[in-house]
Amino acid sequence: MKKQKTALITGITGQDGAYLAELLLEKGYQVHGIKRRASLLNTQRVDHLYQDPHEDEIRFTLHYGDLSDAMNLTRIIQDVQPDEIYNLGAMSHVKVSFDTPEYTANVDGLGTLRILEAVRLLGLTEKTKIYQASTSELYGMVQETPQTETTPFYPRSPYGVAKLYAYWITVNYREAYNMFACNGILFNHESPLRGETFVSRKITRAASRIALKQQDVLYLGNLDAQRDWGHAKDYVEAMWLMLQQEEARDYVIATGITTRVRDFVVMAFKEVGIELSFKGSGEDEVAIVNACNHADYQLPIGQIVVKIDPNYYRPTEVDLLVGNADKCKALLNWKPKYTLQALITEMMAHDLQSCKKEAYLTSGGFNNNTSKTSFKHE
Ligand code: NDP
Ligand code: GDR
Repeated sequence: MKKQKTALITGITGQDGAYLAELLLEKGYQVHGIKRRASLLNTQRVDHLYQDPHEDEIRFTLHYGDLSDAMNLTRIIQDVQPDEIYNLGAMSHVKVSFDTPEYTANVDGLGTLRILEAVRLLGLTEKTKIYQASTSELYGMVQETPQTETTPFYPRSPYGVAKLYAYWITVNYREAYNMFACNGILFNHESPLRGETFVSRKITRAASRIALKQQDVLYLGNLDAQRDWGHAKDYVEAMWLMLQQEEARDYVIATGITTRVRDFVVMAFKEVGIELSFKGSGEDEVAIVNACNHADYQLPIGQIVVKIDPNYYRPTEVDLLVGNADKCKALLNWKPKYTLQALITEMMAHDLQSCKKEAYLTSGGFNNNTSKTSFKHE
């Protein structure tokens, strides 16, 4: 009989952590995750996987911990003795990293070192394989397109710079100590579980709320940025595949197609039959309603539904990302199943449903949040 594998996931309460935990449980793994202590539980994305510790045959276990705490990480790794570690934990918001640069460096950069060093000090280098959540933000300033594993890095945010350290310390530990440690250089990937302040989810939530007349306007920053957007479900599969190989390597994971933020907006509103056109330029650009083709979602023609708020601009921006995942396709036999259209359809269906639930609660007098503006920090 095949031995059951044990995985440890940092960032298990995040988007990718939740999809990866689900995938590994399906594959028969024992799954351990590190969860930060917060004043609220914050386990919504994995609540459906949770098992009461008093049950028999527990396969899903959460441990309190933090990537800034080396002793805590070392103890958990010693207790769990993982076959595979997926280091997904991070302060993952590029714009917020300009507000919290030192914290981001500590968690996203040194946090990776703490994991690698714990595995080394505990004598687990031959047993434990490590996946490091690297990012297309490493490319930053455009040097060449599409970006591949050999494209030079030029990060453009404290987040990108912290992840650059994490990338290289992973390579260094692989070369210095012969550890099985891989970087997945993942391009943007989204889902209904995406955090609400990333642009994709901010747009699908706002398009749903605007169609249901729960919100009037969506405020955005740079509409010209181009991103290579995939689905998180496809991307966690690639993470797993990387650790099933004989040799540890670094791989780009991407769809190879890039889309402007502006076009993402158009596609999202189209899901509710609302056709938009953009007028003006720079900070004065707006999107107005041209036509409403769905009987349930009727807005006045000419209503402004998108405006620019320069507060969402970044001090330094990454203009264009588009990845070449040929290496991953050739060596891991991986390719994305979702198109951007299918991703947006799924996200819109999810957000419409949750907005309708919100409206139902409001009409029953059970909802205090009836604000018609977008949320404060989106
Ligand atoms: P999320 O922001 O959804 O999740 C991040 C996770 O990290 C959360 O579980 C969060 O916990 C946890 N975390 C944050 N700070 C700490 C800390 N100090 N100690 C321990 N855990 C912490 O990110 P994603 O799931 O989207 O991304 C997963 C990883 O992949 C991240 O490292 C991200 O930088 C990277 N990445 C993501 C891409 C994407 O497009 N999604 C693309 C390329 C790389 P809590 O829930 O408590 O906040
Ligand atoms: P990104 O994702 O910075 O690429 O990092 P995000 O969705 O935040 O931004 C994508 C692009 O949209 C532009 N934009 C806005 N972004 C946000 N968040 N809010 C806005 O209102 C807005 N308006 C325009 C941004 O300027 C940017 O160009 C994500 C994260 O998941 C990282 O952790 C990961 O490493 C990279 O993807 C790959």
